[in-house]
Amino acid sequence: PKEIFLKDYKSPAFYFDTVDLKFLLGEEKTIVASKITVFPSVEGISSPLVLDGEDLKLISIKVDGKELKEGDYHLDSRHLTLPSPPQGKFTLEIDTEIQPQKNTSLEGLYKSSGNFCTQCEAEGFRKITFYQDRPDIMAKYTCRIEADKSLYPVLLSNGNLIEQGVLEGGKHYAVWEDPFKKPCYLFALVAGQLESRDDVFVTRSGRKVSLRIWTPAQDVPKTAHAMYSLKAAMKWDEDVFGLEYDLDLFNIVAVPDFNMGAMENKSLNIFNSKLVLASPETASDADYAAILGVIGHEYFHNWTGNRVTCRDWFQLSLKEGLTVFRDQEFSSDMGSRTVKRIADVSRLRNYQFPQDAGPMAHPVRPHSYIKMDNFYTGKHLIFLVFVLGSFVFFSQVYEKGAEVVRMYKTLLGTQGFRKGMDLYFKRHDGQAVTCEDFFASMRDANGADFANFLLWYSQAGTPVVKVSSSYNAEAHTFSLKFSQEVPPTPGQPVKEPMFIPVAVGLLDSSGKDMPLSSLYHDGTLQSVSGNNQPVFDTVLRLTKKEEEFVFCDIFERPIPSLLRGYSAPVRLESDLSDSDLFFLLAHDSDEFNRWEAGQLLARKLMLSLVSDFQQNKPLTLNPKFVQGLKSILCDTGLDKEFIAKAITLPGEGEIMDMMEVADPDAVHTIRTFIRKELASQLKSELLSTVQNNRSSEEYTFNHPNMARRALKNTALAYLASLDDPEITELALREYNTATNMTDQFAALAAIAQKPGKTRDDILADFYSKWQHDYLVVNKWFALQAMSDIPGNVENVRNLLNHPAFDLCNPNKVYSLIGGFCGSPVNLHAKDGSGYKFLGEIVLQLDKINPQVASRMVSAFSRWKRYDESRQKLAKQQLEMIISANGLSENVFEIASKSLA
Ligand code: BAL
Ligand code: ZN
Repeated sequence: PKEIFLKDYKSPAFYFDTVDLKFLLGEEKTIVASKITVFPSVEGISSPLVLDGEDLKLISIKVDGKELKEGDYHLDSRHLTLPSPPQGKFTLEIDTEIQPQKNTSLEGLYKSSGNFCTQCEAEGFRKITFYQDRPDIMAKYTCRIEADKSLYPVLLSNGNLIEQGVLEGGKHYAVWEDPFKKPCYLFALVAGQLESRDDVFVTRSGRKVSLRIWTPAQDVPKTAHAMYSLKAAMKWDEDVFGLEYDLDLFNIVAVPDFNMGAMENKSLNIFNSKLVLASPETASDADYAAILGVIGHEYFHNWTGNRVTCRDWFQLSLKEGLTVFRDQEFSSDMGSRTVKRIADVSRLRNYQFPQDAGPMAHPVRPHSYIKMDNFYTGKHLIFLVFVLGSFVFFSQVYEKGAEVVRMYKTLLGTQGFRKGMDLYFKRHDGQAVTCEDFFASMRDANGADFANFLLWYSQAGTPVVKVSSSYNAEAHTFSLKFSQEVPPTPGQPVKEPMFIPVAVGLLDSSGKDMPLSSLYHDGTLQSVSGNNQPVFDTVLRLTKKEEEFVFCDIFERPIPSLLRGYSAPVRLESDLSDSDLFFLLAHDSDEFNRWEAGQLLARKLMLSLVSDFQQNKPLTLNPKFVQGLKSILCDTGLDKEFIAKAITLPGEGEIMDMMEVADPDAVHTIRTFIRKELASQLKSELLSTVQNNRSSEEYTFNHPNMARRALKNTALAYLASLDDPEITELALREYNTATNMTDQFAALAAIAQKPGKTRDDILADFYSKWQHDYLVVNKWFALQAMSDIPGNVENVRNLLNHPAFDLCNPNKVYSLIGGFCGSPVNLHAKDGSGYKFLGEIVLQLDKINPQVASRMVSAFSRWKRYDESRQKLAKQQLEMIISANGLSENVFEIASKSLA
């Protein structure tokens, strides 16, 4: 396999102006006819024209209407080359034959539940026709689709429908024209038996946009929330960024077989049906929130991704980091900002940090890749597993990229960031650009000094920032001394110091924020406020390996609240004592940092108990910790979802990530022990929490109701860790009386914690209730797959043979296999059974769908973090995988980098 390097980027010798496509969709074969106007980048250039193409049968090729003969071109399994094309503008016509019905990779044109659909990002268009399949080739497209009318009554592509009609032989056709130039990865086609929910959005300038969400007829009632989300997103982008939709039609199609979460094709977004379909009975609050976020995300791409796109795939974060940031902000504005931030940061810690410290670590803008698909992971995929997710879906490009964009905003403020965005669109609308172009827009619009900020794009690894504080009671100064280090990562042994914005506030002894007026830094006194008004927090700009900031006019020893709102994606190590942390947990005005203080305490506690466990010492729970959580649980002034998050312990992945040698059994034992202890000591408070937060009201998707359910169900999950028949009764009652999926599933999960007959019965009951709904059945698969009950690998193996399971459907694989990878005790079972199971599945999957297989194989990537015996077992599987015949590039890249 060939590695592709950013440094080798060359602008194309030829550009395309217009692309006219014609699809004759058939059951046995599909004919794709393309007519492209080609022009040289430089008049008179003499260079071969190399087109990408995979799994295509070439029928004919014409240049300026003249058919080429063999010898006039060169064809291999990946390229069609014209060695000496005309020197000026010319027309290229190519007819190819493809077989979408046999395409199980789900890239290019394929069939899902009998309907045709496409997925072209990153490099799927080359499976449709020969083309310069790279994002800096932007052209105007038309697309004519011909198909059987009864089998495929709906024919969709990008842009506007300009013509349609009936043909002989029971066929019909539609012609679509997209007035905007686009790269081929944004091309889309859908043909099938679909019906739509229709609505209208009037933009702020008065454009009336028809909105249509297409699904099979029986699912149309489940699209109301998706439509609500779309309209909310369209309004939000106008309000916050002044960005308006630019066509008269916006289509969304939901398909059950889809590798990703969704795809932002111009005006024809194609979605994994999990991220469109919802009803209170079948979808949980987490699903509703995911739909809101992902519908927003894909819609926001219309500007950040489509109108301004990436020059090459190394720049993926230019659109994905920015668009994830935009969807995070949208979800924050639609719900609770603090809770959203907590959710995003804990996912980052549990999944992205470990990846950033392992063999797959790569910068936000990678320097090289073998298969670009391996960089498409991220939270959209995590949503496909349900609430908890699994680390096999995380990515620096998406999640860390979003943190990088957030830092621009932290440094520039809301208005400054908006100015930067405005300039970015002014300069680059209609272009394919780079991360530097975004950086330059932010800098130039604000006249900002961003020092070495660009290192965030090129240096991999999570910076470790250490901070120590001291108070000088005589001088009334408070000093924060920082040092930073970026750990070595593959190919990058030595790193430069980064530009790290650290938002800081100082709490006085009553817990209030102190006014901040000035500070010394680099030998100069700086005003903190700018306009001589005191402020209550400030952003320190770290740029050196070591530096000190000294706050003036501080009249008592403060407790510092550091990295407020998680202002930079770093690991912060401070000298805060436990009592400082308890103080911050109780008082910090920055709610994120209140949560963070609780997490820091929990992390310390878990690590020390892990060490006790490893040394066979008796386990006891610090009463102050129990008291701290109790006071949060019983604080009626706090947001309920905040409470739910604050009483949730850090994940096992996060704790393992902090250990020299990851010990999944010890971490799991400890986490289970603490949960059970808390449940036992706070039983009456937890019971009241469940009782006080029940509601018989109709389901509504709004923050107060979701928060109430989150708190009730978190309390129930704690209680269910007890071996207590009273609690089993309670959970059964909750299950039987639930009026929505959130509550029903939470009760099911609570009961399923303990092996035994009740568990088996209720799992069977749930399946029989929901077997007709594949999305609910996927939850059922995931719940069992993620279970920590000992020896669960056998259950998961058996589920592979369940009639509802299908290795060809990515959602089912993500639920069952991805879910299993999210259970560290079973994946890393000492006897190697988890590894063996995964190894076998990866090879089976690779023959069907390499993208999905490579996501699964990445569960092995951190094998060196475990003890020697586990290392040996995991390595055996990786070696077995890599030596398999016909292995895909996708899996090869992950497996070989893991072994390196
Ligand atoms: N562009 C691939 C799917 C997404 O991130 O929106
Ligand atoms: Zn995206």
